[in-house]
Amino acid sequence: MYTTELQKTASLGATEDPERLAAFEARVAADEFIEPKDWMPEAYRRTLTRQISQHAHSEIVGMLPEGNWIGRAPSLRRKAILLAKVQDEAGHGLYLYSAAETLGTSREEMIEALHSGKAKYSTIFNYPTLTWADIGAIGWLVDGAAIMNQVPLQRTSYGPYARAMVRVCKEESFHQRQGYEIMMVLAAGTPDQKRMAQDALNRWWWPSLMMFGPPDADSPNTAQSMRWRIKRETNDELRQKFVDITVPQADALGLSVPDPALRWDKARGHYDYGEIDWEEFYAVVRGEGPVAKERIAARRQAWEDGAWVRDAAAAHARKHGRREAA
Ligand code: BYC
Repeated sequence: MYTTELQKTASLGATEDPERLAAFEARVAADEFIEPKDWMPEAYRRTLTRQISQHAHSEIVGMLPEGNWIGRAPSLRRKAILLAKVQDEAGHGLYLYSAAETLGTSREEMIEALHSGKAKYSTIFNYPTLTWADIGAIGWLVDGAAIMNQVPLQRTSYGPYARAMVRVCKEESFHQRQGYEIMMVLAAGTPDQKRMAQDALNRWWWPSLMMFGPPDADSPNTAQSMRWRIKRETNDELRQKFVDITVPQADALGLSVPDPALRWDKARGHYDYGEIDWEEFYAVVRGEGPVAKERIAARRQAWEDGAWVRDAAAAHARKHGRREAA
């Protein structure tokens, strides 16, 4: 279905020096961090650049659906919390772009790939935020799924990515709690508020499960990324963990998960859940999500609007450099 970075570089694998490759793989197997100046196979560099830059893009595009509600937050307290959260996401994007840059791709190249549609970002941010309850659902479910995926990435084999994840995870757990607290208030509120909370859960549940990526059997990158310890758990393992943790949270809210096939499987010790609509997932990945065009247009506009800031920073750096030289 995809020509992955890995497939593109498969031929390069054959040309890597076998001794260096063996030494690299031994270091990974011993759980040593690989650092920017260390030798690494080209396919490792490319798959990491792909994953980290896509992760960075997700953080930055992820500011848009929530940013949409800053001006309409229902109280000053909610507005202050949401502002802080959206700013945190910008910070996550910056740590991640910096981590990706250590692999040799410039930030301009990465941003250009986002704007041209060449680079992906998480499917989840191609859905609209229609009501205030969506802000609760995003914090609870989207940040909840993000934490599930990112906690193991604190032990990813590439040092700069692992270190960025430590701070990101601390902030994400605050984000998840603020979302859950919004849902608690709405679910215990008026009948209309509870309906709004249920409607948000109905719309965000399945897209949240899609965040973990295709099933392992259809995931072209998982096997190699697990071997190189870029990924520490597979897409399906993480998705299952997320379902197992989140369903009791929905029960505690008095809300129902929109999946008639959902049931506790005593023998497995896990929830069974219904079939995910993978056609919808692949359509959104292809850029056909409900608000995909608006998202990229907003990012392009922000990039253009910020040109003067980049020019001013570059002019300041030149002036500073001249002074130092003098
Ligand atoms: N959306 O072989 P697979 C956040 C692509 S943001 C779009 O399994 P991999 C937050 C995948 O890229 C959270 N594309 O790939 C921010 C691949 O295509 P390419 C973002 C997806 O990389 C603001 C193809 O499908 N988190 O926290 O082994 C507010 C085949 O997939 C998606 C991260 O980015 C998707 N959902 O595994 C609130 C975490 N899924 O590139 C919250 C870091 C798959 O080969 N990333 N694709 O052409 C990862 O852990 C992994 O990259 C994934 C996919 C698990 C997402």
